[in-house]
Amino acid sequence: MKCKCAEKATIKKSINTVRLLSADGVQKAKSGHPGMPMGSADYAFTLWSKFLRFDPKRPAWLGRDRFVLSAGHGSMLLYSLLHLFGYDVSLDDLKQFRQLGSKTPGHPEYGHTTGVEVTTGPLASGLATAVGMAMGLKQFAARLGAPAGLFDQQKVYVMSGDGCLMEGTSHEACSLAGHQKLNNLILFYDDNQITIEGSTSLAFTEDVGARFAAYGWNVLRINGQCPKQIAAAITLANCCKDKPTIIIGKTTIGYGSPNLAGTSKIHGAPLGDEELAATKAALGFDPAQSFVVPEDVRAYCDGIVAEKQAAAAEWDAEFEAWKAGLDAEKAALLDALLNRTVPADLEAKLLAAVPEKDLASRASSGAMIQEVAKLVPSVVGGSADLAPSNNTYMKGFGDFTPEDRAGRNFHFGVRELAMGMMCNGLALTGAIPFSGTFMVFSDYMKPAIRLAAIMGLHQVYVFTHDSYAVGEDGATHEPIEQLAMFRSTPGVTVLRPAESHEVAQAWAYAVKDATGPVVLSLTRQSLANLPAEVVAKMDVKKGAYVVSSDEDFEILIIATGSEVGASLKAAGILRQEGRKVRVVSMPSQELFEKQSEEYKESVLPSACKKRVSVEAAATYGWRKYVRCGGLTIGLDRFGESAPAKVLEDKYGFTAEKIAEAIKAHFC
Ligand SMILES: Cc1ncc(C[n+]2csc(CCOP(=O)(O)OP(=O)(O)O)c2C)c(N)n1
Ligand SMILES: [Mg+2]
Repeated sequence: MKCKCAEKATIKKSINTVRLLSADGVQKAKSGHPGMPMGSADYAFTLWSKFLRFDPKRPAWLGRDRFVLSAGHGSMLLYSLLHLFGYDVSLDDLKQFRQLGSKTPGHPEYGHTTGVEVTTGPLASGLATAVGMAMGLKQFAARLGAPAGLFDQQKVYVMSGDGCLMEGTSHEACSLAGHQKLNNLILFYDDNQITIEGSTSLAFTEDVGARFAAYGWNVLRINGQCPKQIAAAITLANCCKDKPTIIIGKTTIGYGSPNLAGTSKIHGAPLGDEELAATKAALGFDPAQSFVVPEDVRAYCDGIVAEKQAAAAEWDAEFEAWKAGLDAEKAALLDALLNRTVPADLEAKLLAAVPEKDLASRASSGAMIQEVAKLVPSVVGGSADLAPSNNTYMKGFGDFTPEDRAGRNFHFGVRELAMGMMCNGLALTGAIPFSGTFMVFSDYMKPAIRLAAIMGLHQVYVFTHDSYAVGEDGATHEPIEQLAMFRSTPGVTVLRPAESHEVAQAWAYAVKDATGPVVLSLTRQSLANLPAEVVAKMDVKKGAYVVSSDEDFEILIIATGSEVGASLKAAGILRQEGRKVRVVSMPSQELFEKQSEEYKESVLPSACKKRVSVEAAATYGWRKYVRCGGLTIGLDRFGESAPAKVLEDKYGFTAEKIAEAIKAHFC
């Protein structure tokens, strides 16, 4: 047993090891951010060594806490900790910081480096995602009726800097976290008063503590460079029963560097050989050596890891005992939640539940959500205050509130970006989330959707009111370029179904087959159902299929969503005039691109040169299907305020206008 003084000295040395591993990594890479890791090493090491529950050999251990480095530029801090605490990150990996294919990329990447719980880099995204994680962990435990002592000790620890707290999404997400009384969320604010351009006095002088107190948070203020105060604050935060906690730690950026500490110069540039050597000397390390982990530090950290693993094994035993006593229903729920189980016949079940009448696709989507909620326990979700319009409310499944954590409906409030980030957090803690808003306001969610795509998070976006046909609300509410934006985002699958059966198949794909984010583009206005013979051969999963075709057709119309019905009617007009036409419904370009060349050719034969695309949105991207000389019917302008029928005629989306445009172009 070490005496307290000796342990204190080892802790100090360990913290300095984190500082110097981080500074060495940046120095060797000749790029990166040493200041934040050096300044916040005291907090991070104290948290990891004394509080964070994890098992480095089982990074996905169910009972673990979550650590989120929202200030993702400080990635060397996380990599240094992962190394010291036994994760699969070696000293050599630290030496490969920011190099091609290394385990230590510039910013932490989920799914790439073991122990990284979420991809961060865009400031505050981690913080907002962590709010979703905190909700997800609470919901999981409550739905299973887990006893006290099992999941309720699980925490989400976040580290944010000035930048994170300036960003809008931190306001949205932390406001909701306070409202939701998420006491399992503990945020450390690395209050070093420095950002890239210099002092925060340039642009950030609000009272952060007062702000968080107003959100309903527990606010603690400490010297962020003092391990004793840090440990006391985390202990207090852990005791808080009904509030998230922010620990505001005054720190010095680049702590330990004799000449650069406290300046913006150390935020995002290597210290340089001379200053790094001076820093090592000042911290009691050999200036001539790099990437050093002193033996006593190594032994100290190994000892901590052994204790953590023993604690994890104890938790496992409790978990297994609880699991063994579960009734059949709860046991099945646990299994379904852990495996995100989806019934193999989901599509058939959804098709059987399609309402037998013409509906707006947002309405048929709403009907599908009711079925999906019953059939897929992992599905949870909500809207940014538009549930009655988006039809996203799961009836009979309760609301997630401080009083009822088992509710599956979330009220995200009018906070689109935080909703997107929080859904990433829900996905990262095991759910298949969906989130709804008007298609045009998906713009507010784009950064979250991009991160979902980068991380490959399986979730569904329910974007309704998907064209000018919103009508009276005018240009600000009529999406134009959003479909092209999502189609151009790698990893996102867009589905724009034409009617209720396509909606059923789209939902089935989105929940059962998709592995990443899926955008559903749905109408406000009613759409006619396709005839039974078309429904019988419908295949949304293939991305496109033939709806109607004459033998030896000369004109090929490719339409999506609400424009499929009008295109079919336009084909009727052309046929009356003796033209031979094929109409293809293409709910998803991405899924179509995944098909074999034979299938693609069978739907869109290259011999046909008179090709038309019809979609009430920007025509950007359609040229690849209609090719040179083809016709793109779309909307390359912003809309305006008028009844939808007036706009339909003005913008040329009636059957007559589509037929006219085709004749004018080709005949
Ligand atoms: C959304 C977003 N905007 C801008 C950046 C670029 N950026 C990286 S770090 C930083 C300053 C952050 O300041 P702070 O959080 O105080 O970090 P510190 O300088 O204390 O390390 C900026 C603007 C970013 N990563 N994300
Ligand atoms: Mg700062």
